[in-house]
Amino acid sequence: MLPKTPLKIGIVCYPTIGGSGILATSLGIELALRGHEVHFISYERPFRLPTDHPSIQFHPVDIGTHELFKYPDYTLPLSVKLAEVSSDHGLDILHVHYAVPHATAAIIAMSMLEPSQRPRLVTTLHGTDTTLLGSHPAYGPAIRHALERSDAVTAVSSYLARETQRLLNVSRPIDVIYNFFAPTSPDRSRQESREELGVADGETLLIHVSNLRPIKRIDLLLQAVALLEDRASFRLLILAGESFAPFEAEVRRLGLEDRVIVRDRIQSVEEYYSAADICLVTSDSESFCLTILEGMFHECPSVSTRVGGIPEVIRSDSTGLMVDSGDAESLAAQISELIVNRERRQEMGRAAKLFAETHFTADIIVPAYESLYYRELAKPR
Ligand code: GMT
Repeated sequence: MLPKTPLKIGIVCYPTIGGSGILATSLGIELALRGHEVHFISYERPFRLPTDHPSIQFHPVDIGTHELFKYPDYTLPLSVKLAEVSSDHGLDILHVHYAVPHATAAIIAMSMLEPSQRPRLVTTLHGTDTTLLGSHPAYGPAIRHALERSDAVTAVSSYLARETQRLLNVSRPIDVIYNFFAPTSPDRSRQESREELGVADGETLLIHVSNLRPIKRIDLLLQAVALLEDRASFRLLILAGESFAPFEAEVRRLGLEDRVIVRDRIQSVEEYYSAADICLVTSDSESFCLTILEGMFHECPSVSTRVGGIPEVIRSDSTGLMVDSGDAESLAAQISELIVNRERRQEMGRAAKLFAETHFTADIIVPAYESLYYRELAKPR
């Protein structure tokens, strides 16, 4: 078979610390490594994007302020920048991550371009763009319109594809392409990280990584941990994408001050996963849950709520334990089981890593996106 021509691909994402931006950034890096020319478009440089890659360019969106506007507008400046980058660089594909407002801005950009200049539009849904905003009357119709007008729509789990069709009443096909993770070697050893955190040798290190939004149920996380009887057996590390200040009173109320360690807005999380023993997720909803996958690659099994797409990431109780949403006692029981039963925990960590390496690597997932791009380009406009 002839090798496929390298493509010019525009990627739109949120630059902040969050699953969709992290995934989009990793995808762009992997596409550049495979010979494609990649253009990132966002209001800030995505925080994990390298500055020195010859095949990656970053195009900032300048959000002007205007005295007439009570609220700043991002959609129109983004659409203008998307049209400009598409025509200046002859993009083949415009791949937007998170529908709101990226997919709508892309559709406006398309209508500003001559038909021959229009890249194919791929929209990847990441979760709350469907599960929260999709059912919101002020957003739902615009999201639905953008999905109907995209050349291809992907979702990061089958759960999210089904939810999108149900909540937004869209009948168009949605390709399921799971998230991936490309681990790098941490800068320091497990022991060094544990020492920096002040974790004693016999203590089990629990880790929670999130943006702390209400859907993550930090209240439930703290309740579950407070129910663990042997307080000396564990420490809980929270890597917080946002300020942890709103939860400090609850930590004190539950008497967890000396058990909880918080690190804010950490750029490089991998050394912490490699120092940790159990990954905790208490969300009310997750379309995929990238943090569980990141833990799996570091042999860190998870205890989580059985919600959304999580069962597609943890397919059996040999790779992680799931409990019913909102049940602090069951969460505590499963965490406790893995603290006490070190051998089971380590075996589960090894199985989790193997499962991740056979299902969710860049080498498996990135070609699925490439095939989708070539498939769309092969279709008549
Ligand atoms: O919820 C977050 O942590 C952020 C959010 C985002 O859009 O950045 O994450 C969503 O996308 C991630 C990457 O695909 C998924 O792993 C998360 O499960 C998903 N979050 C939700 O569905 C709540």
